Amino acid sequence: MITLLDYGAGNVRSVMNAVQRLGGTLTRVTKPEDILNAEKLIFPGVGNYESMIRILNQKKYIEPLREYLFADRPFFGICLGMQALFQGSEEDFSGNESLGFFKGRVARFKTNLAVPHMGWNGINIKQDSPLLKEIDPGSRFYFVHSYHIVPEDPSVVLATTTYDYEFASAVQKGNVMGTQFHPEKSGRVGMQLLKNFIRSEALHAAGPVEIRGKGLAKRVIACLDVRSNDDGDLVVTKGDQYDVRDKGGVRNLGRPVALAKRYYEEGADEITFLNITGFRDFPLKDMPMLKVLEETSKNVFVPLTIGGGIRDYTDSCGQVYTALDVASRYFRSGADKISIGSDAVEVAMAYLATGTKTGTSAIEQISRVYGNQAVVISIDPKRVWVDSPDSAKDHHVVQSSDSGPEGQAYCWYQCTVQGGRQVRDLDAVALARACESLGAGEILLNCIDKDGTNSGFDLELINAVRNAVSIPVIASSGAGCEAHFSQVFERTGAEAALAAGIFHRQEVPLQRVKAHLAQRGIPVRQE
Ligand code: 1PR
Repeated sequence: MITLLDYGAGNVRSVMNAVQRLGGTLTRVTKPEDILNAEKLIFPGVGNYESMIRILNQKKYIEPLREYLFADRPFFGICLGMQALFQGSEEDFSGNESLGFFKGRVARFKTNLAVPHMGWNGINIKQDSPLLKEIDPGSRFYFVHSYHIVPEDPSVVLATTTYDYEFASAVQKGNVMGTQFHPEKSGRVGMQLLKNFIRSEALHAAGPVEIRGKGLAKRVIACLDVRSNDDGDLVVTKGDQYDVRDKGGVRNLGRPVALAKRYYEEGADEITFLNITGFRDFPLKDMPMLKVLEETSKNVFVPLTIGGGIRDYTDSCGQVYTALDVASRYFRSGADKISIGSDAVEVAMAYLATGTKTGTSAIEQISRVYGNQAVVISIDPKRVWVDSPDSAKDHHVVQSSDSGPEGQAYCWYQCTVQGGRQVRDLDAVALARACESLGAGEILLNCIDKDGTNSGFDLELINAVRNAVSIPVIASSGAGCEAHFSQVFERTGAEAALAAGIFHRQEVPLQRVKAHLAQRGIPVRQE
């Protein structure tokens, strides 16, 4: 029997699904005594350290957890669940009491690389542990974090990972262990690791080893634009420059749950669902999207992002729902990240106009509770052609390799809301910067002019945004062949590339994209 310590934040459904898939039975901690009654305890944590420690204190879990840990009973902490084992974090200014099982603290990444460290990275193994049994040392695991542990005692380090510099990415002392990466989101290798924890009788490590692993991979993401068609069925659709209708009807390219499963099996590094008409309705009334996430997370063990309609909302009875309420429902249904489109534009404009962070915007609220890494900003820009940079002095103008309808060589990228239906006087670069400052952890950078054209990514746009922020950027819109993916990784700093149409229509399978990238020497995960 596995006991899950669920303190109320983040996506614990994936861990539950993974344990159940592995044949484990599961119970949850609902009161402090449940901790000491556990046979094996898993503590999955996502989000913000301060908020986690505060809740553990409020629920009176700290003392029983300490007793459990110091009695050397089987414990596996994931991400924040591992960080909680240390004496404190730079992310926590509250002075709340931490577990202090391991000596050392949690520090923010100090690097010029994008933070959060997000994606599939390798591990350098330092202990011969049953936890890593039957795992190919060249495997990569899914990481998503801005802070990492700094253990004082090197002998407790089970693995390290390199992101600019080497940091401890897994620890083990006796039966107490933890990983910074998410095994429940790391496909087959992650499932093997969880299986090792769940099934092994003896977990103690046999001694030190030194095995080097691989580095961070570029991510290839499959995106599913979802909406109801005219018969009311929820379908995956795909537009050309955001127009999803063919002869009047909404294009139907498949069922969301089945397609997501296919992409997982084909090796997608992440899957993104965009509820493209979410701006119209209140998303919590749109229960099918919650169901899609619940069903998908039973079979798909890579990160899931959901976007569409994430904003504050007052229903017809006057009941107020915050964007945080909406996001929480998505996280509990199996999402790892939420993506905000239209609302981010309005919030950023208000912030830029006043220079004041209200603390109440969707971006701020959600990142405070779930961490920056859980908040993606989906940008839907359109090109505005101009004759020279001086023609749009208030906007970030780029020189384009395309030319405008009247031969213009320059353009700026105007933000839109409601899936391109309305424009705002804000450019994509300013939006990305403002959202980063408000607490966003990643940018999903679409381009309406390129969407569905198969003509390649907009490299100028991607470079402009990538150079303006220090959070990861997902290049999106326009992929038509394998070479477009190598182009985007060789000619921009994008951390990930996303495509929809070519995958849905099976024109270019995911494996072919990965094989092409590997052949060009671009690091990719190939399981
Ligand atoms: O504004 O917070 O409610 O979120 C709505 C979300 O829905 C936004 O993320 C927005 O990008 C998305 N969206 C709205 N309308 C459309 C549409 O297509 N009519 N889809 C839409 C956006 C763009 C990409 C697409 C890539 C790759 N889709 O996600 O998948 O362009 O396509 P390709 O590889 O085929 O070129 P809110």
